[in-house]
Amino acid sequence: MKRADKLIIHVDVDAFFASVEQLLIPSLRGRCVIVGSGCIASCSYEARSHGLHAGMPLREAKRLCPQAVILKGNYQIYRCFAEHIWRICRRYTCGLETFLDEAYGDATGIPTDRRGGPLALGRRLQRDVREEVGLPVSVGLAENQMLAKLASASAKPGGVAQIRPEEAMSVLAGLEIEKLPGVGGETGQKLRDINIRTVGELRALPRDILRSMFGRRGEALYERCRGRDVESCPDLRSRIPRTISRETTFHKPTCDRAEIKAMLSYLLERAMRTVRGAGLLTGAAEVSISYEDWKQYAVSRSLPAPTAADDEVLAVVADLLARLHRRRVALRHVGVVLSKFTRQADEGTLFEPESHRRRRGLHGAVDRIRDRWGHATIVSGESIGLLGKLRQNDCGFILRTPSLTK
Ligand code: TTP
Ligand code: MG
Repeated sequence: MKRADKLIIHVDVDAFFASVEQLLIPSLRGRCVIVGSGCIASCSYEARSHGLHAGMPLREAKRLCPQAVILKGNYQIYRCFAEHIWRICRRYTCGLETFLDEAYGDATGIPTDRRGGPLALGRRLQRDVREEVGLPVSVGLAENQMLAKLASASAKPGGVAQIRPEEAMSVLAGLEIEKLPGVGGETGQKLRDINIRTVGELRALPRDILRSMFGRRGEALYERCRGRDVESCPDLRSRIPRTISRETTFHKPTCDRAEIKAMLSYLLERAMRTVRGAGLLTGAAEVSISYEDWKQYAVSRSLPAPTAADDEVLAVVADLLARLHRRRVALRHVGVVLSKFTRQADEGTLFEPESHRRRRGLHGAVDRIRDRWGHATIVSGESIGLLGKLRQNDCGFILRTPSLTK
């Protein structure tokens, strides 16, 4: 029997933050909507037709498009919508990897519509998201993640596109060099300086030359311009984040030590979920507070040993908080920053104590339940102190200014 061709699906929400606002506030539909403060984080496609784009200062945006509605946004709400979309994507794919508003899933071997093939599968997923969540997504299908993302980008907004294996080289050849993942402003400029403007032209450069120009990144470019994903360059895939953090401002400044500790514990839980999701162990924690009179303090400490267990980090975080919070002045803001990450081995070590193995199993089970049913299904430990104090939705407690950590 012929082995099924690898089929990766990339899903990206169109104008994510702005689309959620248009969904929640019907009077904004069809209008120029900007979400951001200082500069544009996301803007509707109506606003883009006036030349607006992410990163543009709001002052300039207002000049170009005075009729635009500008909103500060609420990340917590956006995240709930994203989670709902990922639940639908999991029906069609396995091993879903999600990032803020985009996700990659593997649909290899999943029966596709006989007439439409993978495209029909993409359209069905897109239709489900539209009908059940109400948001527009673009879908790309291809044999690897890089090509699937290029496909969805070519289909934006609201489209579904496939790059078949036999088309990959010719589709890539005509792309502007900056469209290739890994070619940022500086790399793109260096290549343009030597008259390389398209991905096809990049193929003329031998591997050695690319390596001497850009080091190991150059080798990845050599692979990518031939349609091969960076999976063949594991050093880039396994990049470890420097920090993972969660922070919030209290709805009302508070002196209540139990409430402060509960909040910090909740933020830590959320950060540790991300740490485990990335297959990491954390090696250090920092706590930051800011008082009602705006004085700010932070203190950090290395952990006795790298860990993925909430309670081990919480013990250190609670101690740091006790050292830090000395004044009898209410706090307006707290945060936790995790750092010094190392990779977690997939299996426990041979000499791992039984208690560690059991705890790993427990965390895995809790994470799986929360993935499926939402973070709020299980409220644990110190965070119980927040029950009755904060409003809750499926994704957890509704914080005033949740951090925008991806
Ligand atoms: P993108 O997917 O890059 O942008 P988008 O979803 O708004 O538009 P499209 O995909 O149709 O091109 O980013 C996803 C979200 O990430 C975006 O809605 C807002 C947020 N974001 C920022 O907060 N700051 C930024 O600089 C960018 C680019 C995005
Ligand atoms: Mg998007």
